[in-house]
Amino acid sequence: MSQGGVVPGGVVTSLEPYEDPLDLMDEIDQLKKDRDATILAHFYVDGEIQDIADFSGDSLKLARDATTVSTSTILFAGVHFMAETAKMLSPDKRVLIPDLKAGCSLAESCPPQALKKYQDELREKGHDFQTVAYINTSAAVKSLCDWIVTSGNAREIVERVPKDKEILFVPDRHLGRYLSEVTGRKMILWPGSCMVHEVFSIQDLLRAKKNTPGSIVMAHPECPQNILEVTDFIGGTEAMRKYAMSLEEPKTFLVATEANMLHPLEKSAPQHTFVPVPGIMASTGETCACNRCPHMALNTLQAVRNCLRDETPEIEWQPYFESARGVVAKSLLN
Ligand code: CIZ
Repeated sequence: MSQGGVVPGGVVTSLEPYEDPLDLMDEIDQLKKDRDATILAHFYVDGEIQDIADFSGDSLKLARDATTVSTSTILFAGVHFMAETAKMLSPDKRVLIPDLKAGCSLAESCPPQALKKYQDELREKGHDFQTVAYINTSAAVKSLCDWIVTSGNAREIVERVPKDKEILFVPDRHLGRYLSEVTGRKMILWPGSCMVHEVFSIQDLLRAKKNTPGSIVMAHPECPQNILEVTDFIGGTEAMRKYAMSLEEPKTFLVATEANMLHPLEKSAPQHTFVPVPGIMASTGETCACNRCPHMALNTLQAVRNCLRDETPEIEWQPYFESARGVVAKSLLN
């Protein structure tokens, strides 16, 4: 659905008049040539945008793909920290994003000043630690960290942190708790969480599991512990895709992550049935379709077309955060 409207969570995406998606796709195709642009799309944006993209994937794959692009411009259909990471790794490219307001609840939960203050306090108390940040953070936060992880390489990177150091993990407490459990590394956790993964309804999941004998629950490690405890396969989006592809016999998967992830799952493993796990609104206790990220939903076909047509908004690199570049490159490219 890339026309304007209200997405779950009550966020108005756009009030633009209806335009035929096929016409928009043709227009985007032409603009890509005119602007010498390559489109990168995250698995959490609308399926039709993933389909017109040159590269689609999780943030680890897209960060690596960005370094291979031969055009002078990258349009990143995703959220701000992803486009910023592409800019860090490909500083000579012009990086455009369809809507600068496409943020991230996790990134917002960890302002750089608050992190710096907390790190100073821990040091004053005698903690000897390294800071590991989930990629869902700003460049300013990344510049205060020793390592960056994505859901695709988190375990491997945590295992690279020297054993004699404590780990401060920011900003996702659920991912940090899960990583601490699977790696056996003790972690100090920042109290952030993702607005989409935080709201999956355990009651609905248990009911769906009971009503669908033989189903497989797949959940993202950003989900809270009560969801992961009843999950059969825990992994980031690319790991989910590979796992579904590895099973030949048709299965029903109950999927606890952003609902647009069903698109690459259905495309890559059409032998299976994928059912999204619903969310629940904390304020009313009612089931909702809040398994859609309102930030990702700002990436409409119109917004992509407008961005290429008007060549704005562009991600500006802040030289002040230069140290973030090295941390990102060592963590994601090596
Ligand atoms: O790493 C990413 O791209 C995110 C935010 C989720 C996932 O598992 O792909």
